[in-house]
Amino acid sequence: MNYNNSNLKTIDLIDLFTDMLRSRLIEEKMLILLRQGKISKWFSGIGQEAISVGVTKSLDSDEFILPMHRNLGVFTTRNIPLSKLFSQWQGKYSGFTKGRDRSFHFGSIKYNIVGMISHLGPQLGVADGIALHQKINKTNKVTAVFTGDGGTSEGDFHEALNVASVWSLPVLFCIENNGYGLSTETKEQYNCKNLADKAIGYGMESHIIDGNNIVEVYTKISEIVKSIRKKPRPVLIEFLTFRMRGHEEASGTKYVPDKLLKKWSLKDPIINFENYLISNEILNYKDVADIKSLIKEDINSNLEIAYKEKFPNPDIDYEIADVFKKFKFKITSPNKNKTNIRFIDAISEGLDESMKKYNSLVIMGQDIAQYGGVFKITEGFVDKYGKERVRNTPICESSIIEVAMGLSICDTKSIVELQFGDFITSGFNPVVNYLAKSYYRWGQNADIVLRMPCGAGVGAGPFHSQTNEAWFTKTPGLKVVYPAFPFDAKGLLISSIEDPNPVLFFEHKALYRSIRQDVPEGYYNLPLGKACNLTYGDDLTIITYGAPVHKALEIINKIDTHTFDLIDLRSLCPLDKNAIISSVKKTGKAIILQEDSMFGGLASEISSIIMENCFEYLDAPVIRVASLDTPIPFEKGLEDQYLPYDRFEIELNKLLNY
Ligand SMILES: Cc1ncc(C[n+]2csc(CCOP(=O)(O)OP(=O)(O)O)c2C)c(N)n1
Repeated sequence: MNYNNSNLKTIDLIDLFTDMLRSRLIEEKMLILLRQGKISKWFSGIGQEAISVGVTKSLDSDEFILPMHRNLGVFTTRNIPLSKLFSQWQGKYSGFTKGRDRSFHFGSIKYNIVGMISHLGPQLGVADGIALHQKINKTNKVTAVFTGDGGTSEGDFHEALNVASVWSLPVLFCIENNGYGLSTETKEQYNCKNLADKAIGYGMESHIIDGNNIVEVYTKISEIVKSIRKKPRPVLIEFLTFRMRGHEEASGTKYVPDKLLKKWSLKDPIINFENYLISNEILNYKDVADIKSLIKEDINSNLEIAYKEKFPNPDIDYEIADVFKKFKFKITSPNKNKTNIRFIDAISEGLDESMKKYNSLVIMGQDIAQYGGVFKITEGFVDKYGKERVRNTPICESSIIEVAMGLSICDTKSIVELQFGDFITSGFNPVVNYLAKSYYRWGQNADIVLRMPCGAGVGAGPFHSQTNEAWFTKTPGLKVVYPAFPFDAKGLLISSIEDPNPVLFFEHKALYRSIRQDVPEGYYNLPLGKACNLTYGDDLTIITYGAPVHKALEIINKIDTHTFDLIDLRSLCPLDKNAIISSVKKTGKAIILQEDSMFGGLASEISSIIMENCFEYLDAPVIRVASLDTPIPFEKGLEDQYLPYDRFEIELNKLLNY
């Protein structure tokens, strides 16, 4: 291996060596502990240390790095206390995740490290978000993010590279091409000569670097990083290396030809560098032995500390209280001046007021800038707030939601407009796995609002009509808001933006231009999780939300023989259980109306809540009325049949007469 072309100082060379060695010796120790059952899984980075160490050393300590499962060297080179790392792997409370997640699945803002989620690719888009924050704030900082060769086949990789290139984001994308993705060799993973060539398609610069040569990694990456700081842009690096152990320890390396392992063992990044340092009299054998014994002592003493740390004390209330970032809601009362506006204008005003209040708030979405979005909700915003804050995005929902996560890591609020709520499917993974779980896992909140234009009744067919709130109410860690009136839409949208947790904000398209109300001017908010009684009565409770609220009102307005509690839930998570329970205890009868198809929808959940809490007060079975369990048809007659309203009127009358 050629180390001779380096102009590095002796001290730097020794530092690089020591950092690689620390990572190797920790791993060797962990492999022993793994066999003793003292830690859970282990993903080995043995043979790949030069990449983690070289990249980390090239960055300033306040520049973010997003490592993967084989990048122990990133953590140790950033000098994370070893006792805390060891506690993390043992599931101790004092680790980075209070025992809630294992191995390298955590981040630490203090050390500017954001760990992976198991799904591999999402962090590439998160790096874009961090870099976007750096670029908007002209900090001249670089963000480095890692992926394996296997991970480059994921959509997240392609979306993240594309967004970074279109927006000229200062991201160093690092591929560690180590020959295998689990057991599958690279020729079954991709079909191009070099992974670095993928950059060409995105209009991006790329380099291939010998990932086993610490001097090459450090000097080349340092140069590239300096140039990115001067001229912000993404650069793709393909590091050539090899995975010397199994995917994880239990899976072995039987499928790896011996000759490959032999060939790459001759390229070991640490042994080769040690030989170089000794033969060039930079270190002698005793120096190396001393460095090793100091590191080993450090490992052992930190392990002793970690062993003494406590496991988390299982406590249901504590766990549940830690799913969302705590936030003290402070009411801002509405202005007395009111204007009669449409539902759609209320959304627009809520956004506008929030853009004024938070001067770093960013809105992202397809066609939302000059064009104003397909529903024209952000019309004029780009002229008022500029292109940095009102961003047209490429068509890549996953990546943009990940970008929003990256912004949140940098304490920046953002709103993502899904062009239609249906298209959230293309960004489903980051929502349910990243945004929802991040705070619980390692205390990093996702300060994001996803705006979801949704709903049927407009003849838009199966892919532009869904109301898919139940996919998200099922997932702990997400808040779900679903207003039915302009006043609520504006106040609740403002509150959703104030809330530091991820909120899915459903806007029923059929209400956009059909529902008007006198709405206060200026900024006001409304608490999330509070239902609203639209009518009061004694005979029956109707529970609903969104567009069906208006249908229910229409239907009960025709009935003058009975009185109803009509509850508009307004927010589904948190759900105002008390409003439901106290009303049903009073009326003794409940009917739940939802636009979503029946099976597994919110009505089923509410029905169970009523059964469990009001059984002795019920005078009749709880009735759910919902759309058919089919996709949403386009033709009007079929769509009307799909929707629940005719059935609702029949069921309501049956229940009244029960
Ligand atoms: C979306 C997803 N699919 C599959 C897996 C299972 N899995 C975990 S790591 C891995 C291989 C990753 O290979 P590569 O990206 O090359 O990284 P390496 O492990 O080689 O460092 C697989 C298939 C996963 N974690 N996430």
